[in-house]
Amino acid sequence: MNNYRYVIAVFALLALYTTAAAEFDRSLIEADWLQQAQSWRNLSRTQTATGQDALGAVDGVKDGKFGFHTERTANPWWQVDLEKVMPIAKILVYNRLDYAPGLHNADTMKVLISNDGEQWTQIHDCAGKHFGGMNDLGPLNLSFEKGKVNARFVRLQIPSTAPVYFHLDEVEIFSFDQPDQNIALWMPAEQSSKSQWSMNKHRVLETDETLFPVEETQERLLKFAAYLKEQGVDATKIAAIEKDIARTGEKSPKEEYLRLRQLGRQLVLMNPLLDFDRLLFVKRNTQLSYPDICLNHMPWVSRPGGDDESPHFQRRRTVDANSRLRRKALWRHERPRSAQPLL
Ligand SMILES: [Ca+2]
Repeated sequence: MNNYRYVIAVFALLALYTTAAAEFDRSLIEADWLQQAQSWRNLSRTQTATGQDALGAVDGVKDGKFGFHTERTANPWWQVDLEKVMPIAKILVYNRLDYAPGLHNADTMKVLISNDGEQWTQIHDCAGKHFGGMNDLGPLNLSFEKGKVNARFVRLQIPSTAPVYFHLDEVEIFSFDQPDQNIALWMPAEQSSKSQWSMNKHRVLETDETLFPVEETQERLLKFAAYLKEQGVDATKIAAIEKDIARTGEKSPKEEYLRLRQLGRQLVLMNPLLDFDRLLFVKRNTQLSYPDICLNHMPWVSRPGGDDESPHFQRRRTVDANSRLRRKALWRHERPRSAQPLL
């Protein structure tokens, strides 16, 4: 009887352990999938390098510095796409504050609107009058009567045949429908060129954000399933997964996305190319200035690998001198010939 209880207890502990381990692993994997969804969201809204820099004027950050920065060209411009024609009540343009009045290119700025991004109508000309931003002078404040300014695109442009830079802190737009909400915030933006000061601006999504690449993931998985069938993987097993991939709309977009990624994982693991006994992970060196990846990423405190002269390896050297030679060979000469992602 005692033995019986002991066996039950051991099995219960094992079940608890394996359940906890499985949940732990899954949460890590899902966190990675969610991070990829966030990157997708950022990229899907802004595909161009100029657009990524242009987001700096609709990122909600107002600090008197430049939010975007074009190259020095004739007639540089910046614009935001409100994604549909909106009844615009007010436009606020926040200038950089590290330029004295009279020296700032934006003092001659014109404001234009468009419904299609091609035909533009001018609605304001600063004509050399300086405007401020996050200071006592305040931003350029353009208020309109209802029905006067309806537009999808708002463009700011410096009219100049001589090459000039264009840079601002922030642009806010308010509509008659939502008078208290900045409708330009994180909307797709563009600008005429990028400069050495341009940067990729990324929106940090809230965890409850509901936009996930469900359809895109579905499409990719079905293509990959077709590829696996071509590679001779059991068609019945693939068909069952394909059925699951096609079944969407029952859960929230986030749950659907994670469910699809889980199915994708199953498919990837069915790839006949994954037929090997050992798998070597090699961290690529991404540093430009200090290429000694061993000291930076595998310090003496980590095992195995790391600094040859660490106490750990000094001890090991006396035990197995050849192991050091093998490690050095691995670091210096053996690199994967190709590293194509499987999915
Ligand atoms: Ca900004």
